[in-house]
Order: sequence, then C-alpha cells, then structure tokens
Amino acid sequence: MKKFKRYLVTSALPYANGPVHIGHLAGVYIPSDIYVRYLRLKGEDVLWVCGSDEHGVPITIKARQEGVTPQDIVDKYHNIIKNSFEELGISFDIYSRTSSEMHRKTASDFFRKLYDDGKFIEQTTMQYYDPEAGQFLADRYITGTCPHCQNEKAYGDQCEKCGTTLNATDLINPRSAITGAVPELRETKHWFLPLDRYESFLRRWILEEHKEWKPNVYGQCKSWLDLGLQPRAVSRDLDWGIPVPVEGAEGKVLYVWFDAPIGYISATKELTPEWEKYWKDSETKLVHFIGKDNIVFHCIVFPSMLQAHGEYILPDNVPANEFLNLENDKISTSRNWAVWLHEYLQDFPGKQDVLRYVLCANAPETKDNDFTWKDFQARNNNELVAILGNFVNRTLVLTTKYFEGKVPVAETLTDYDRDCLKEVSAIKISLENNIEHYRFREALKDAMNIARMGNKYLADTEPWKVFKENPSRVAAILNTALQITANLAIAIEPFMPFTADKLLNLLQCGSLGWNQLGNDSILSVGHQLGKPELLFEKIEDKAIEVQLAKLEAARMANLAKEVKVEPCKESISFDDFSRMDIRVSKIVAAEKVAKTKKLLKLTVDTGIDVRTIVSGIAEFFTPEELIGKQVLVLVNLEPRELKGIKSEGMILMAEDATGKLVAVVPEHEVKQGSCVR
Ligand code: B3M
Ligand code: ZN
Repeated sequence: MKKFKRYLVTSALPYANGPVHIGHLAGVYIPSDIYVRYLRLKGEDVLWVCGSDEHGVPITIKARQEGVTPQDIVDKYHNIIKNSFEELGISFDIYSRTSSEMHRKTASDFFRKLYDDGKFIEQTTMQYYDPEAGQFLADRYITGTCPHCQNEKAYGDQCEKCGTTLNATDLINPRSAITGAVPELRETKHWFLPLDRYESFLRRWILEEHKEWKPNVYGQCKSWLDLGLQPRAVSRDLDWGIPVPVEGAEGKVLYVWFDAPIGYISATKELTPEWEKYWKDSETKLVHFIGKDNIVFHCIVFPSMLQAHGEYILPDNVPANEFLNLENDKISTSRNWAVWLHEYLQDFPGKQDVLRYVLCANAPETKDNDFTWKDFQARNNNELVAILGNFVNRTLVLTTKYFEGKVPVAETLTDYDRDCLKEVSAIKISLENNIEHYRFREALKDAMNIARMGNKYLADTEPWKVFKENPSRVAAILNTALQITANLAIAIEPFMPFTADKLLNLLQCGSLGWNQLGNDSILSVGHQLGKPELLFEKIEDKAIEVQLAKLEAARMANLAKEVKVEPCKESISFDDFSRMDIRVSKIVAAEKVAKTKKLLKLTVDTGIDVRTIVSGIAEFFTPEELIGKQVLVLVNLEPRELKGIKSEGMILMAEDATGKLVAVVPEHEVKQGSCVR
C-alpha cells in the first residue's frame, strides 16, 4: 500500500430536503466517522469535510408542497441535520452547505474553466415543458410510467422501483409533477460533459489501477463502463441553483450533481487556506464515503470533471455501502418508514453510542442489511451491557473493594496474564488492518474482543475467590485487568467516543493516543481511579414497543393513503332508505361452519327474535371474541341458504386499510331491537 502524507475524507452531502435517518448513518456517516477518528488518534494529518446539498429538484418540489421558498426548506433541514450529526458525535472538521457564497464561486469557476477549455459540448435538445406552469420540467418534475417495470410513479431521471436511470422522454404517459398537465416538448440548449471522452482513462484508472476497490463499487463501475458512456447534461432549466456562468444562459443553473461534489472542494476552502495541499498534491489520500446510489457520480462523473479540470487529485478509494432496511422494508422518506436521527436522540437521550454501535455492527458493507428494534435491544443488552459494560464494571468494582480504587502492584505475572496482555497487540494489528480496508464491522468485533477476553480472564482467574489466601495474586490479576481496560478505552474510541470518554474518566486518565494500544502498563501502580459507574444500562421492552408502535402508525397511514375510496352510489329516496330495517342486536352464540374457511354461524338476539345469521367473517374474528358483542343487523334482508344453513339477515361491517372487516357498533350498549335510522 502506498504511504500517503495526509488524508482528505469526504462524506456524501445529504440533501437538505429532510432529516437524516439510520440508513444514511449506517451507510456513510458512522463508517467515515470511525475512519477519521482512527486516523486522528494515530496522529495523521486528516481533514474531513461534509455539508448540506441544497440544490436540485427535490428541494424545490418540497418547497412548493409546503408553500414556502426553497431557501426556507434548506435552512430548516440544514440546521436539523447539522445539529443532530453533532449530537451523535459525528466529528466533521466542517459541515458546510452548497448555498454558501464560497460554494457558488467555486462551482461557478470550475464550470467556467471547463467551458473556457472547451471541455463541454453545447446541444439543443427537446425537453418537456409544462405549458400551465410556464417552465421546463427537469428530473423529478416529471413523472410517468417506467418503460421497464411499469411503475406508474417513475421520475424523469430514475425509476425508484427497478432502479433504472431514465431520461424524461423514456417515460410512458408523462405528467408534470407541478400541475399534472401533459407536458409538451420544446427546444432548449444545454451543456454536456462528454463522458465518452473519458472512457479509456476511467477504464485504466478504475479497472486496472483500482482492483482493490470493494466488489460492489468495482462491479458497478465495470458495468457502466461496459455499457459505454454517453455525454451527460450538466445544466438544467430551473430557477433554483447556481446560475450557469456564461452568456446566453438565463434561466439555467448547474445540474445539482455537477455542483454538489464540488461542494467538497468549497468546504475545504472554507476550512483552511491550505486547501490546495489537500486537493492538488498526489501525496494526499482522498477517500469518498457514500451510499451505493451515488457510485456512478463519484467514480465516473466527478473523476471525469476533475480530470477535465486538470489540477486535482483523484480519489484513492470510494468505499460505498449498500442499503440498510428497516424491519424488513425499504427505508423511505416519503412513506415515513425510517428511524430519524433527531427523533432517536430525543427518545434515547445519552444513548448515542448504542446507535453507533448497532449501526456499525450491522452495517450494510457487502450487502443490504436489516435494522430491527429487537436486534437493537438485544445488542445493547447482550453485548454492550453484558460484555463491555460488565467487564469494565467488575474490574473497577473489585479494585475499589480490595485496593481502595488504586492500581495495585503486579509483582509477578503468570504466563496467562502475559498472554492476555499480548493478545491486545495482536488484536490491534487486526483492528488496524480492518479499518484501513474499510471493514468496520470486523474492526468493531476486534475492539469488542478485548472486552470478551477481559471477561474470560476474570472468569478464569476468579480474583474474588483468591483474595483471602493470596491478595498479591489478586493485585496482579487486577493490574492486568485494568491495563486491558485502559487499552479498551483506546480501541473503542473510533466507534463509541462517548463511552471511551466516560471510561477514561472512570480511569481518571487523560486522553490516550493510538500508539498506546498494546501497551501493557498504561496505568501506573498507585494511580487513583474514579468511582465505578455503569457504562450502559439495559433497554427494556417498553422502550422498544414505543418504537414499534411508531412504525406501525406509519404503516397504517401509508395503507390508508393507498386505499381507494369508492365513488358515491346513485341517490335514493328517503322511502328507499326507510325500507331497510336495521336493528341493534347481540351475538349470543358463534361457531365455525364446518369445512369452510370464511363462514361463521352466529346466533343473534335482534330484540324481535333470536335467529341464525351466516356471516363471511371467520378470517377476522374468532367465535369467542364475538359472543356478547352488540352489532347492527339488517333484519329484513331476504333469507338465503349458505352451506345448508338458513341465514336471516346481515351484520353491518366496514373494511379497514388492510382489508380487514371491523364491526360497526353502537357507541355504548343500547337495548336490543333499537332501530337504526
Ligand atoms: N445529495 C445524494 C444523496 O444524498 C446527494 C449526495 C451528494 S454528494 C456530492 O444520496
Ligand atoms: Zn422501473
């Protein structure tokens, strides 16, 4: 591996059209935070930049929906995102935004240089135009049916159902997302980056020189390159974005995917006057952390832009992750199927590291993965509490009990003691190797293995049994366990910085550098430790149920949105209505009709008589839960025979969002036989 002088790390700029959820965190921000914290602990020269992506059509659409300006939208979400990242301990060196003046200038100049150097082609093409709204319809402003999978809600740039990248003109039955109007084609001029000219460079650079990239990233690049690259428009007809900085480009802005990655450069400029060292010197290692839907932009489009510009370095790696699902379903902002970071922080105060831990342990590094609240609870209770917390607590409590919280002297160490301390050094090598190859789940396991080993060490040496006869042996054991604990504080810092801090505080230690990891005498004899305190607490079922109920509410709301309301029937006279005799009745007996799935035989007291009704509700009710229930019955419906049973009347039911039948019942008990009118 090439040795670099410094690092520049970037993380995908989140769109400022909604808050951040656990999918973003697991895919991009937690892994990059771990990586950067690790580099900092090692004393490397590293900058980490990020910021809000504030341009693009989704933001203007959201603004329209809410009746506010795009600036209002980005201001609102930029703040929510920025604050919640901070609270989770995501330690960017700068979190900027693409609506900043610095960015406008940087992106503008970048475009202008490519323009002046003749790197674009100008083309007049036919684009959809909404005659009612009086504007061209870019990307998500146009919806229609996907020609590949028939999804009726595909966008002008992409079908989210089958994942295909589309051109607006590919859509069947195109509609304007603004007015619903049928759009018409009109001529408009745009600037295109001819990606085909960079194909051979990209092939060499990625396919030959970066075979070490993750298989999911390498594979996606290869299939794009094998399909052949086309020129891509880098401007749009839109009134939100960075104006195209050339003559005759009124009403046109830079395409959001042209300006957004330049945001990495603008943010670095904002951060330090030495920004060029990080962007223009081949001794800088540039790493882009992104999600899989951004691969093409970071591996094909942006590198072509950088190459066209000529002054910039290219990324050394683009460790993209796959997607995280939530309770077996795709995370979706529009369906509110997500765990939102700012809500998590409210619901679980002080538990930042639990989320960081679970999302790293379960990160979608090689394939899509699933987050479930049960797993969240189990990992907290069985791993953080039972392994990490337990080891630290036992060590500190025993030291307090036997040695007044002072690091005891280890006069003689056994081979086993020494092996355990040595094992930390072995773990360190594995941990570093895993982080440097972007395998954060494995790296986290390594760190936790130190705690696992510590627990085993205490269980094997049983200091609580030995103390009476051999206190000096216990001193050696606890000295060893304390040295392991101090090492643990270093190893977990990149993953769980809050816990690492707490632990250092319990040990009454200042911060420890990465080079101390593997040191078997970090804590000197006689050093006074703090008062033992638990690092983690159990998460009870109740807290998990609250979260599951939230999701269930979202699921029901989505179903309700999908249910089509039947059109109104023809009107009837009052007489027609009065001919129906509906009575409040009580179900007094119920049983399944043999050999049927759907039918229940009900005995019903209508107040007039007691009769039999056969009802097709067996899938929704057990006989037991019906007995004693008051319902409404149409009593003068012509009797009919079902499975050989005479049925006299019908019970009134409504269908809920899931298609389940629910009984229509009086608000409180009324006399059987009361008329409904
Ligand atoms: N805002 C897309 C996304 O959040 C986009 C990333 C830009 S990175 C330069 O998925
Ligand atoms: Zn599709």
